[in-house]
Amino acid sequence: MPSSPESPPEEDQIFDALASQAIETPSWGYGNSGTRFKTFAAPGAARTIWEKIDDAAEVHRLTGIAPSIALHIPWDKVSDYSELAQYAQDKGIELGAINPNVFQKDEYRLGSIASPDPNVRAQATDHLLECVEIMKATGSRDLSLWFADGTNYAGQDSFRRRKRAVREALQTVYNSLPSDGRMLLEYKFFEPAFYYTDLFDWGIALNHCQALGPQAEVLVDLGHHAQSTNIEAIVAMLLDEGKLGGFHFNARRYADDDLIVGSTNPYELFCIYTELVSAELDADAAVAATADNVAYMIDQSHNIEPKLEAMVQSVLNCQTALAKALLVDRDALKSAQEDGDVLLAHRILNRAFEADVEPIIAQFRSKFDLPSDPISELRNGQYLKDVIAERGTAEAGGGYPTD
Ligand code: PSV
Ligand code: MN
Repeated sequence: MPSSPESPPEEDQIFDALASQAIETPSWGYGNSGTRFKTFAAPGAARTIWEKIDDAAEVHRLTGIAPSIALHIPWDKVSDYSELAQYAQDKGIELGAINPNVFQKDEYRLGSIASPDPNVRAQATDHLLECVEIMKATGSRDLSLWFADGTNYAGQDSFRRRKRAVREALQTVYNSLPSDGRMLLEYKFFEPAFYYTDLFDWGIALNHCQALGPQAEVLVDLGHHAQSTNIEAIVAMLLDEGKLGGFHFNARRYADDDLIVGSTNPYELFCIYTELVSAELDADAAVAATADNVAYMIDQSHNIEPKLEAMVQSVLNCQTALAKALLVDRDALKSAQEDGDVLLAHRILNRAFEADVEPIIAQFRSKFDLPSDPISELRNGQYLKDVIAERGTAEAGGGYPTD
């Protein structure tokens, strides 16, 4: 990202910023997936974590900016994680965030780390600790936590007891993190619980992270907000508090729809990137460092669209949003803001959003020997033909995979 606060940035700064962008893709976006109504089998969809790594490597080959894959445990469980890490490395990518799963066992009916049953809480905590060990074996920096914990009815359980139970489990896991590891804490305002979720918004996530210590940071999943929530403002606040750890990118129409990031809401994505670029240029070194260390991850499972195309398109949409955010004339914007010139400030921002960044991105692709049109390269290339022939069409059941 740009290194000096001059604005607008020079072309080579834009190149550097585009080149240093890294978007992590999720293993669960490559296998068959669906809604609770139906999973449609996709020809060539990956069946194993090894095949998911192959697909993620192909997304990286096509875009140049997707160098890692997030794992979900136990969906991606293997007997030897060093071997898996080596396999990924041989394919040109790395293993990224480790995502534990404490939401698919019968025991978790009333919650995992917030369950009223101490044995269930211990079982969930043990799984999180197992995931810390996996992190160490894969060399992953981030343990990315999401909990389905919550309640469905008023009176069902005590909010404060559950909060304390969550804190206790998180503290145990935090204490076992490697010194350079991070805990990313994701919030979601509903689902699968509907009355209350234990980590319902960025406030409670921030509260836990501040209490835990510097290695705990908040993860913002774009789909986990109510209609019209100003997500870019949340991003700005978390950056300013030194507590924005990462993103799960996707787009929502109603709730956690997992649509292609930037498809329904390109302006929102641009505004989010604008906050990130602005924080990277902040004179306060702590804010700039926080922005520099943000993990950009996609959390999408594509149900009706071709999986690899959807993933490539998602990565490209992030690149477009960043390129536009880099074009904001920050000096002019600051003056307009200081002058209280409401519309001029808004127009300066929109000028960048409306700019045609395709020429800069085309130059970037040519400089780094990337395909000029990654989607048509994917459609017309050999990779898809080979995987469809090799993998066939795997049986698809319903909803998420289980272990
Ligand atoms: C939950 O909705 C979530 O956003 C969490 O990040 C999970 O790990 C992911 O989706 C996949 O279920
Ligand atoms: Mn998520």
